[in-house]
Amino acid sequence: MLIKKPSDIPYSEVTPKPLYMNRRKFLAAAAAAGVGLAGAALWEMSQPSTPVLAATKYDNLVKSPFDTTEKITSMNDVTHYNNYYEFGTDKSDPAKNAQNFKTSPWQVAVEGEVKKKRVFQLEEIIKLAPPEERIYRHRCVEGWSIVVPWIGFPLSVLIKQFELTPKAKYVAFETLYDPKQMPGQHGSLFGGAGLDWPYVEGLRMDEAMHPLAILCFGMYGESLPNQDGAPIRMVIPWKYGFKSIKSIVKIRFVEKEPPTTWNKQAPNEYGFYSNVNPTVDHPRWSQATERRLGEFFKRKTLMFNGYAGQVASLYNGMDLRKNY
Ligand SMILES: Nc1nc2c(c(=O)[nH]1)N[C@H]1C(S)=C(S)[C@@H](COP(=O)(O)O)O[C@H]1N2
Ligand SMILES: [Mo]
Repeated sequence: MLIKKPSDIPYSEVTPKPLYMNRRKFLAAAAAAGVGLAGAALWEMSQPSTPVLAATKYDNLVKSPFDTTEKITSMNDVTHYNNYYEFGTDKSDPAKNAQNFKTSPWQVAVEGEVKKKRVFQLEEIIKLAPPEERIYRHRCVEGWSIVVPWIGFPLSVLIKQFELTPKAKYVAFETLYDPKQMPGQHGSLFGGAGLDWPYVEGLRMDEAMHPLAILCFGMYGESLPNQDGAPIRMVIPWKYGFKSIKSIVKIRFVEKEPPTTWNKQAPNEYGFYSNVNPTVDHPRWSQATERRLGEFFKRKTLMFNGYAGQVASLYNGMDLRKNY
């Protein structure tokens, strides 16, 4: 009997439809299981034709001096309890509805008050600096919190690539607008939030340059899952979660305070600054305590989410009741 090793078989002989990922491994497994090549071909045909992109692993991550030593929240909780209204308003929606979101190729346009605008491919941004691991607390305005080992580097690394004009006082961010892929962007009819799309956010220039504010493209040692904002998002740990805009396609330097999605939606509830502040309540609920996902007892919320030592000076002389 003639036994062909999988590697000797021409691709065309057994591939009615190309299988994009892990073909070798699959053939080896089929051979080991004694399925035979006809069976193997049938099995291949029965597989979904959409190639699922495997997560990129990151190792040799640079350690950061900003890490919290608090217990890291399980990746399962962080990837199944999300706010990402483009993919639905239930916390469980993004994990289901963002599965086939296409994050490659991906471009980020940097424009506005700069001498020279530029469009980056995602890969060009990631190569600007060695990736760091940043274990941060994250506090959602709704009262839950998580501790996540994010991967990224300071937003300042990107900003420093540009020669800004003297009018560059704020940075405005924009999420992808693509209702075909993001069902929540159809408006309130189909269970969407009825927000004004695309999702937009902003920072004052000194906030944007602060070393705690990162451009993030991974978590838990790998590239970002879609529901957490793949392929690139902001993480701003001293502000409520909604400032940390996901799936960014545009970064614009501007002169005036830019509009932000939740401020437009409910200006008396969500201000531009949105610094975590246990002493200033949301009009409809207290902000004094939070519940860490995976824990039973509530804990006290800390001023600036525990990052006061690093960021309080940014707001010297400002009335934080007015500038909420
Ligand atoms: N584009 C976009 N970005 C977004 C949101 C959103 O709905 N759309 N939700 C925000 C809110 S309210 C929070 S708490 C965080 C949640 O991030 P996580 O799902 O990775 O925990 O994303 C923020 N970024
Ligand atoms: Mo949030």
